[in-house]
Amino acid sequence: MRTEVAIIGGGPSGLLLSRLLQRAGIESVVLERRPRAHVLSRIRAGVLEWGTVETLRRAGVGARMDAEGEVHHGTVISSGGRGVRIDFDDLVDGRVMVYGQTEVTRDLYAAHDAAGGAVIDEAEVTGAEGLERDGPVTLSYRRGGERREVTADWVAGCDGFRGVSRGLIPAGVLREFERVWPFGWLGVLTEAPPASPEVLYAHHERGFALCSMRNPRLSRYYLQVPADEDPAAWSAAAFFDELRRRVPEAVADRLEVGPVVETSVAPLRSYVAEPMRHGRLFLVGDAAHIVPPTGAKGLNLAGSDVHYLAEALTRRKAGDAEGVDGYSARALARVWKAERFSWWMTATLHRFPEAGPFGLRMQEAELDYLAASRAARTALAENYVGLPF
Ligand code: RFL
Ligand code: PHB
Repeated sequence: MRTEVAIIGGGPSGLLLSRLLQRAGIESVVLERRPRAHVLSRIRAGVLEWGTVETLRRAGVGARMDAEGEVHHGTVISSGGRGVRIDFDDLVDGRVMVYGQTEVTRDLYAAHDAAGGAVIDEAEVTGAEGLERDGPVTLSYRRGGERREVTADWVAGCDGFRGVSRGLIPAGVLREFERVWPFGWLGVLTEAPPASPEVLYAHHERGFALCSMRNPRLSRYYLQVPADEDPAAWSAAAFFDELRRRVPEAVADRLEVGPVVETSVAPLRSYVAEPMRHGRLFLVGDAAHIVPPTGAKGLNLAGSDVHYLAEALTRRKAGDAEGVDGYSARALARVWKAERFSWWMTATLHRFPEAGPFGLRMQEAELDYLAASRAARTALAENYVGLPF
């Protein structure tokens, strides 16, 4: 098989890239290791920056998001019993969209199918030939026990943190930067109205908690837990009892528990691989970088990488190589700022027992400053709604 761009991975990065390329008249093939049903059932991000919203609209997948998503004009940071509202409208004239990654992925697949886009399901890419040559690249993949090949001008590695593409870059070329955080998030999705009308980040001496939502009937909650925590060790009653202790009383009083749809533990990691391009291969989204979920940047960074890459490949097709050559530097400049913000949110809001009483007072002073200073709230709001592309 021959195509212009071979895309490894059919998650949000891969599918969105394929949609934008098609609109620019560039042909692509998506290779996805997992069955479609598995890809569509993963429950992950919930908050979209406005730049992501506009990119999805440009890709032709904005209709259901605009009809069913919820526009949020602020978020709340609480410490002990007190909440500080970060008013996006007033501070930065900004907003975000609450619309789940599960729904984004569904919309992308529906649009892809309707346009006759090519996805090869259950196709695991195993290697690449010719990444450093001027000519085409040959990717090998396994499907149904057979080894097959696809030849392309360019390869987009959209295969997530545990994918194959980052490993195709020689060790001496790639630089990796990493911080593994000493805790995880225990997440519960429950069929009940959200306790807080806006996403609420709670700092508490017992540990961090987050109240979020997917729609008026579906709530998403998280608790800071040890990184190796077994989700099976938590009954729904124990989870919600602990959540009530960590959030402001008024929110705890409104907390409704419905049927639990999903429970899982996610580890927290900060990670960046540089550069994001090697020869004919581009790294995109989680394949190149991971942020801890505090601040909701993971999916949004994937969206900005895709925006830069689609633009670069479109210019290249018109004979201008500058976009392709500049992709890594442009994407990384935005990635590092989101890494900084996610690191700051994580460090400020979680409990670090080893930091001792001094560490706790530092966090309290940080949160007091936020409550008292419009400048501090503005900095938070500017990053939360998303820095410009
Ligand atoms: P994905 O979604 O991991 O998709 C990669 C796809 O590549 C496939 N694949 C391969 N295909 C072919 N051949 C191979 N060799 C392959 N190896 C892998 C995989 O099967 C998969 O389908 O990466 P992508 O597209 O870059 O998207 C990134 C986002 O999914 C990710 O950044 C966010 O979900 C991160 N994240 C969150 N981000 C937010 O912005 N806000 C959040 O609230 C938020 N919560 C989360 C999250 C991630 C979580 N994880 C990873 C468990 C909560 C969780 C629990
Ligand atoms: C979510 O709704 O899953 C969510 C919201 C905000 C975050 C992380 C996760 O910062």
